[in-house]
Formats: sequence, structure tokens, C-alpha cells
Amino acid sequence: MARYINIAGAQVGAIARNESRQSVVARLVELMRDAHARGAEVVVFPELTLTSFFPRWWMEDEAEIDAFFETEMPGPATLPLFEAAEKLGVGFYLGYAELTYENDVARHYNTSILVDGKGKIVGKYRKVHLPGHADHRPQMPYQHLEKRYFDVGDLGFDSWDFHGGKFGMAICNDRRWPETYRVMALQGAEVVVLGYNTPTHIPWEPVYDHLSGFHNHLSMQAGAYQNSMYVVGVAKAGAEEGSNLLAGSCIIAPSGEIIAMAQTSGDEAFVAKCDLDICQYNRKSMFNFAEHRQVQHYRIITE
Ligand code: CDT
Repeated sequence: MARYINIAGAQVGAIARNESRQSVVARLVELMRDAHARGAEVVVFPELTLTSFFPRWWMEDEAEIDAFFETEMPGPATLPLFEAAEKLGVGFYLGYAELTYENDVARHYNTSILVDGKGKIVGKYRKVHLPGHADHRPQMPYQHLEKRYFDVGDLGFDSWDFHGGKFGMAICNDRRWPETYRVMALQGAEVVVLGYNTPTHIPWEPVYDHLSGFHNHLSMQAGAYQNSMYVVGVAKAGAEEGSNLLAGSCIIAPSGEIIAMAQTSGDEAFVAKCDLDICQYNRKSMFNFAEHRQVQHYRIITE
């Protein structure tokens, strides 16, 4: 018996700096309802879904910065999403900015969670690969200050039993690194879900701007094929506060083929029927890790 699961990508269009959490969450609930109406059991939202992509702005006031972070999940503003998930029996992935205190020290993470169809958080991941810079670049039209605002994730890459499959999580820049997929595949992950905010113009290094869509799909398709897994990559997209964010959200099969893709750069749900047993095809042959990997030749990766 094949193990089918209907997975939806829920791409989110631009969020203005002054848009409230309540308004964003209402958009997410609408996307979840739409995805569910089209048969989705799991819905994947983007990275830092609840606000405008704030790392583009240099800020010094701590209260101003922390206003973009969540101190509880769910909190009063995000609870309607959890309630909708429970009502519909739909699981979801959500990226958000997390503020937590460890031994009274504030920690800021770029975080994602897996929430099951009962509205319960079953997995958490904190972004490992933080792109951009920490220094002030006021001459640029916008900045990318993830290295200033976030701590490097401390949870590593994991894999969870989720809605009948094994799911792993990543966030945005992680998708460009081959190790991301491999360490989750080695833990049995069959589906890697991830959200992204990718400006189509990098002001300090524009040389690859024209290839941003190609590099997005190239990375995820290679990850899917080389690790025999589904990859679901979902954008916050569109013209957002002077920065154009890449769309192209998609679901990729273990063959490396894109099997569903958003057609717009706005709020849009799209669904694919995924046969999780397909992951075993190549894991038993071409990419049989136990049989073919030669780890003694890979030591330079970790040493
Ligand atoms: N959010 C995120 O990780 N975005 C990066 C672009 C960084 S440009 C400095 C990405 O890899 O898409």
C-alpha cells in the first residue's frame, strides 16, 4: 500500500511593515482553508511568516527589534491558526522569529515549527545558516542583517514522525547547502519542508541577480534527487517595502522534478499528492547510503 500524503505550499505575498499580526494570521487561515478544501493534509508556510522581512532594516532600539519576535507560540495573535489547524485536522510548518531567555540571557532565533492536526507543536528547528551581514550598510537600498539579529540555531537538523511520514525542517539559506538535506536523509527524512525570503536583487553582490530563480530551484531539486526525498520550498514573495522577494514556491519529488508550483507572487496555495514510498526507490539503488557512501573520503567536510 502506497503511503500518499497531500501536501500544500502556502505562499504568502508581501507583508507591509505596519501590517498587524492579526491581519497576517487571517491571511494564513484563509490559505489553510483553501489548501484543505483542495485535499491538503499538511500546509507549508514561509520563513518569518508573521511580519515583513525585518532584517532588511538597520535598527538599534531593542524594543523596536523585539517587536518583530514572538515570545510565546501560540500567542494571542497566532492562536487562530492553531485553532484552524485543529478544526480542519491539518498539520502545518510555520517560520517565525523567536525570542527566548536562556539563563536570563535573551536569545533570538529564526525558527520554524511543525504543528500537527490537533494543533500541537511536535517539532522545532532553529536556522543554522544565517546569511547576510552584521555591519551597517546605509548606502544600500536595503540590507540583510540576519547575522545581526539572530543567533545561530542550536538544535541541529532533526527528523520527526509527522502525518504518516518522516519530516525534516530547514529555513531559507539552508536550502543552498548540500549538507542540510544529507544530514536529514541520514535520519530517514522523506520530506524536507522549508520557507524562504529571497530578495531578487542583492545590492552588494548583484552578479547573480538574474539567476535567483534558477539557483532557488537548482538547490532544492538537487537536494531532493540526491537524497531521494520530497522538498517543499515556500516563499514569502512579491514587492515588499522596496525589496522584490522571489516567488517560485514549489514541491519537488524525489526524482528531482517539480510537481507543483505557485503561479503568482501573492498569497497562493498549491497542492501535490506525494507518495512517500517513492523515497525508497533510489535509497535502495543509486543512493543506497549504507552500501555506497565512502565516508572515509569525506572527512574534510567535518575536520
Ligand atoms: N532569508 C534568507 O536566508 N535569504 C537568503 C538570501 C540572502 S542574501 C544575503 C537566501 O539564501 O535566499
